Amino acid sequence: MILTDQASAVIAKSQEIFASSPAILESINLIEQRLEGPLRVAIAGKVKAGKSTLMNALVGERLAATDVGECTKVVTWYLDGHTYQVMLNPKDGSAPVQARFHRDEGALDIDLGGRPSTEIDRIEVTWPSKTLRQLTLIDTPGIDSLTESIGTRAFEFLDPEDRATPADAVLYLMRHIHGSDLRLLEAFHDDSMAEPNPVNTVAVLSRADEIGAGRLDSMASSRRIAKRLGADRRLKRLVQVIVPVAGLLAETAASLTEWEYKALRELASVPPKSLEPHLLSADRFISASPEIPLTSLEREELLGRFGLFGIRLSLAMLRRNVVESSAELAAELGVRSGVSELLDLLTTLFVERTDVLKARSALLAIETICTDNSQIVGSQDLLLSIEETLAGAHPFAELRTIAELRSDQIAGSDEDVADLERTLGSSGTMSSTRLGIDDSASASDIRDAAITQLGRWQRLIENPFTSQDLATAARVAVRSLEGILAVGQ
Ligand SMILES: Nc1nc2c(ncn2[C@@H]2O[C@H](COP(=O)(O)OP(=O)(O)OP(=O)(O)O)[C@@H](O)[C@H]2O)c(=O)[nH]1
Ligand SMILES: [Mg+2]
Repeated sequence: MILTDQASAVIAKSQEIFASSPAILESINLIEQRLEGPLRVAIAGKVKAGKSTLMNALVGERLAATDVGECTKVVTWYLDGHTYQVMLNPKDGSAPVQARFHRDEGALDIDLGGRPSTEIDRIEVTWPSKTLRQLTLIDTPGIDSLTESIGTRAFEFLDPEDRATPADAVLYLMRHIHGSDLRLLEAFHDDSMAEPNPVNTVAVLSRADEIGAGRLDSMASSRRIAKRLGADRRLKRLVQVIVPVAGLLAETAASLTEWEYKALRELASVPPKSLEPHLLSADRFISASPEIPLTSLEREELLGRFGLFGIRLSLAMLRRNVVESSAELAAELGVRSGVSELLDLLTTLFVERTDVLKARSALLAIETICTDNSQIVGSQDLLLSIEETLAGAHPFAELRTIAELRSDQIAGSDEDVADLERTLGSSGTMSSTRLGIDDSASASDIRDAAITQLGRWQRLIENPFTSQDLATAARVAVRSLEGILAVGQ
């Protein structure tokens, strides 16, 4: 039986068991609906890490308010839908109310109707969007410290004490590696499968353009830093991968205006030598300088939209005629922001695994309900069968084994560990990706590679010097390879 069917069967059974408790049934129905909908990805990180900007970049529209405003303090869900709508879900459990909104330079200005943000559990924005069709994005308030109240709200959302987390996967933004980031990430984990494990957590080295002080090689430097961070043992146990992204560039690229393009062209017409001193810092760029085009205010506006790096990069491309229209400039900035790579990664790691991640969340949510209501007849039996499914289903075994391999719990050569992780689907679940061969490989190439690799792991399992743990991990990989061969038949 495939995993989603198993999860549906568990849900159906729980509906029977809790038939006489309307409140519990309501929670179960929500879990059931969730199994149908897109994967839910929470965007988390410390205050001003660039979460809302990246959310906008992913959606391709400037929706979330950045910087200021009451709304940045509330968990906000962005869902696909036919109409544009904003709903407020009050904390006291009363019915959601529709909110009025208007767009201020694109960003949604939501009228909370005089309600303090502390009384709102979450805002739900429905917006027709291609990205949102595949992923529901959840923008969370910045986490400043574990005790700070707004941060605590984000934290409660990701690590609620009384229920399974509403997110299936987490995108964690960090500007530098920080002890407090590691503590926060660790707090999302515990020994159960309930918390994000490396497989459903991707880290983003955010505001990557600022890393090299806005120099033209900033993105290259941040790529090197991300690579180094990715090898950090502490981080490796917590996240799948870390990628650098300049969310601001991507957000601007998605909403570039003709005025912005013209303004940059004007600046590009100034000889580089005269302009260079003004590009050394934000202050210098916006200070009154009659010798360069545009007013201070206009330059300030450009700076807020592009950042120093974005301005330097755009000017360099305009001067060399790499781009000759606003559309071309937007496309180049989008590519260089790293956001398209992030989207690809989200597809490989999350979207391709949607069913497994959603089934996992659903089973864990029902598990919580059964544990909390263990006095109800039948709940204990259901708990057992959930445990069996979590322990027995192969996709879950893959997730667990990847997590163990990444947390160095399994002793093995670097090569064996890396190849096992890949075979288990850590870089994507396509057969060619698992086998580490070209995407265009033919069915018979795939078959040959699978047979060869199957032999390699079987020999490893049979070798008396192989540790128990490594042999167990290799057995899971053997099953994954057998799965590839079975599909190919
Ligand atoms: N240079 C640069 N600035 C960025 C980037 N992303 C965000 N910013 C700026 O950083 C500030 C904070 O960005 P937000 O997207 O509001 O950050 P946030 O994490 O949502 O902030 P809170 O919700 O308040 O915690 C804004 O001024 C953004 O313009 C980026 O990639 N590069
Ligand atoms: Mg925000």
